[in-house]
Amino acid sequence: MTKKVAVINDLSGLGRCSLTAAISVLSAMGIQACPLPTAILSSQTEYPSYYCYDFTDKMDYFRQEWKKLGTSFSGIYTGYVASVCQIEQIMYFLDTFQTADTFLLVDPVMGDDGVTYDMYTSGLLTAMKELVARADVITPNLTEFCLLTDIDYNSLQDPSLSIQQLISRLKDAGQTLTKDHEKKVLITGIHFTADDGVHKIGNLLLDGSSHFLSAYPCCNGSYSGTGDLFASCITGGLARDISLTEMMQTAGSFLEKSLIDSVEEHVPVNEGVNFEKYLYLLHT
Ligand code: PXL
Repeated sequence: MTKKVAVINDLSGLGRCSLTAAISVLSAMGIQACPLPTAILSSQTEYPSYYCYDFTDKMDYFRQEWKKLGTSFSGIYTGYVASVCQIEQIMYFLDTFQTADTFLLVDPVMGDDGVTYDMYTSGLLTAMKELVARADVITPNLTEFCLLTDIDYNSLQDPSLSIQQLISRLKDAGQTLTKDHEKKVLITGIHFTADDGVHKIGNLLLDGSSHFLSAYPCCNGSYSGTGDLFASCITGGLARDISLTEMMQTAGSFLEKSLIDSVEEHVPVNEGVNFEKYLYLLHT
């Protein structure tokens, strides 16, 4: 039977991120995505102008109706949240639907490239830490990982730091997230120069004791939605019982091809990557 994953995220008309990314990727992987929208936007918030309709006070209707119908989910996947209130709604949702047979993947969307997004506040970080504590897998980028572990992003930007030294720092910092729980932390978007001088972008899996890095030659520019596409692939992999290390590699090649294509076509970074024609790579 097709597995269901509840996807709690916003719907942005432009930017190929959040629900647009999640529904496409999960469907391509044979998983039913059940969207619970948190907000409806004309575009993601990095565009110079956008309209946002906040859906927070409608979220509980979804929880109540889905409960009434006796719905259950193989997984729950959360992404961008606009406020502390939305995290509170997600917590109620988890109280109802998170069981021993339901995985929870939290993508703690808060910023990128050392800069926080418009909705970020210290209160949001505190609430996000509580949400992260309930997750089985989290997919922060380097900026978000630093926020969650209270380390200084700039201290990791030292060009003399080798990738081995960086991994060792991230492993130390990650202990606070992995120690009391069998949580897996998957840090995305780690830029580094490999021993052969090639500029790469890597994703690092930390599970408390071990680590695994998968890296690809990198093109410049931080495209909208790539983190959402990656987290959606990992969610699909969890629902399909594909190992995290295998899924990281499949997601990496999917994103690498989508990125190269977008750079060649000079797609503006806010528009997100040309992933649509590479979804077939996820039909495994
Ligand atoms: O891709 C992350 C994201 C999701 N949703 C909205 C955003 C962003 C990043 O800026 O603005 C609305």
